[in-house]
Amino acid sequence: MPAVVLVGAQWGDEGKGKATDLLGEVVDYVVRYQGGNNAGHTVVIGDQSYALHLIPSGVLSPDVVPVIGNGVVIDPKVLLEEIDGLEQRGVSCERLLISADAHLIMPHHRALDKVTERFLGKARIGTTGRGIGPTYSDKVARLGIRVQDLFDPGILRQKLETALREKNQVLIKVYNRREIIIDQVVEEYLRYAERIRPYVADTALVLNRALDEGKVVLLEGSQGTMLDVDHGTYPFVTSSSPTAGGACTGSGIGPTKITRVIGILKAYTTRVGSGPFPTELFDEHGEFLRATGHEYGVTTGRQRRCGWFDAVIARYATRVNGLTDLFLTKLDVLTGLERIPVCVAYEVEGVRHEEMPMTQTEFHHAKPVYEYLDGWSEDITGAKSFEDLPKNAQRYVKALEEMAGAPVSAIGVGPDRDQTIQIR
Ligand code: 2SA
Ligand code: GDP
Ligand code: MG
Repeated sequence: MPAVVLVGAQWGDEGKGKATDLLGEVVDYVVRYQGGNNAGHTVVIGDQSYALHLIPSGVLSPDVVPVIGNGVVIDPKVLLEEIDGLEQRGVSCERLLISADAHLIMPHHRALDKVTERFLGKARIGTTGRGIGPTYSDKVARLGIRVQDLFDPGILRQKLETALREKNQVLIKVYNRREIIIDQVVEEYLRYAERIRPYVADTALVLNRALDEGKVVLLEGSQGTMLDVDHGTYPFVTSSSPTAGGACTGSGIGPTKITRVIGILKAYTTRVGSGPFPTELFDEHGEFLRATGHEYGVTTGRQRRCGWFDAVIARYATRVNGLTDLFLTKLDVLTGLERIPVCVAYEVEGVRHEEMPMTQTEFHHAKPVYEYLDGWSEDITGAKSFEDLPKNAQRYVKALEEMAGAPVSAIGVGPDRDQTIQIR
């Protein structure tokens, strides 16, 4: 089992943190390959709950090396706070490795994320406001500042001057904001440099050597397939590639090393931020899912939008990620429903679509076509095997597996590490 990718199959928050943590027992490295501190990954171990934003969920397994790959964008202040917070709770971050090529979130990125959202008005994306989009924009525009630049003060200042020459004009003249002072930023970031230095490594080299030695590397995606800048509901997406392909570019591991791609799939659907969502519920069922599933953003605290399971999305995720198997999470949340609607296709202006429509305009107008599966009322939070589940819960899992087009290898029946049924 050399390199394994773990991706969100919907709009994020499927329970990737818990899945990564579980695999921590059998892997040697856990790598974040995209996103930044927009992510919120929750891991529950007994009476302790950890909300991770930037540090890979593998940090909670003492034998795992957590790695922040080159594809991640890092806000150094947030990173150091997260390290301190974990250390205070007795979680050692000593093993953490950070790519020298990862890009840094700078004060102007955070400022621009906030003002551009306001400027967009009704068309706003509903970003987390952490500066993610502007940092990736600068990376692609070749105006970015990387972790390695922290160790060359002359270069750091030079790159900042180049970036701020334009950004300050935009902030002041277009958005009526205060100028960002270069000296202050350089001073602040050089302070971070000292603390970050011990963690910085050529992570692509480290990971490839580890694979050559037969070690197991888990590549942990953040957000989800439908938030991918290429394959998601553009422009209502994040600015990176959570899909499996992003795992290669964001870590420096070649595709031939990847043998398994696990899709984390929630038994219903949620989304945070704006954008189309065909099965979204605005009634008491939506409230039920939100309350029972505790569907609130781990980073921003925002209410998550909730809806029924969407098989068109699940099939799409299987296809664009090349999923080998599925971890079906939060099945317990559906307990108590008499009948559970599942979206099997869309209707767009009178035409039935079994697969994701080609254009966003069609997706915006997609009406879900539902089939109804019988529910169960028995408490399943203590189930240890597939056979422990009520017959209707077993049928629900089997139906989703069939529709998604990939086998279910594990089922989540509660937030705790132990509340998982392993199937194969
Ligand atoms: P951004 O900030 O530029 O990445 O926002 C762009 C879109 O991506 C969505 N997004 C997310 N969706 C689900 N979960 C995320 N992480 C947090 C969580 C979210 C939170 O785990 O709960 O706390 O609000 C996440 N991060 C980004 C975002 O909502 C925009 O739609
Ligand atoms: P991630 O971003 O994909 O890591 O997911 P989040 O941590 O943002 O959201 C998933 C939430 O569901 C967290 O609060 C988890 O503790 C919780 N969770 C994960 N798996 C299960 C499960 O099987 N059942 C229940 N009830 N909660 C779960
Ligand atoms: Mg999350």
